[in-house]
Amino acid sequence: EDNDDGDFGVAVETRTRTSRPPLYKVMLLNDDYTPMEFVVHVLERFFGMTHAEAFEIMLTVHKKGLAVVGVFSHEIAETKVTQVMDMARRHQHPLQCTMEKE
Ligand code: TYC
Repeated sequence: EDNDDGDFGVAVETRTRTSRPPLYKVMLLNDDYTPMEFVVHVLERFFGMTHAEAFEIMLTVHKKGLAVVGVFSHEIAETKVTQVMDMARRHQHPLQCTMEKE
């Protein structure tokens, strides 16, 4: 048959660069009323810190006004903020936790 179209069939794949999803810093803010031990407990419970790590970060927040307590995907960061804020509200402490794009 005379139906050869001359196509060698070489596959050409283009590689499109994909960007990594943005990361979010979760921050704890200082206040004058939330007990130090409560903050330490929150850091142990929701951020997987040891007691010593949690105590150190709590003191940093207490002295400097705020500290980054972790860096996460948007969804995980939102969950952490909600968990901390719910826990603080349940105990009637004014503790504030926020997130910010890195
Ligand atoms: N400043 C508080 C106190 O003296 C302790 C504290 C630490 C509060 C960290 C909030 O994110 C915080 N009891």
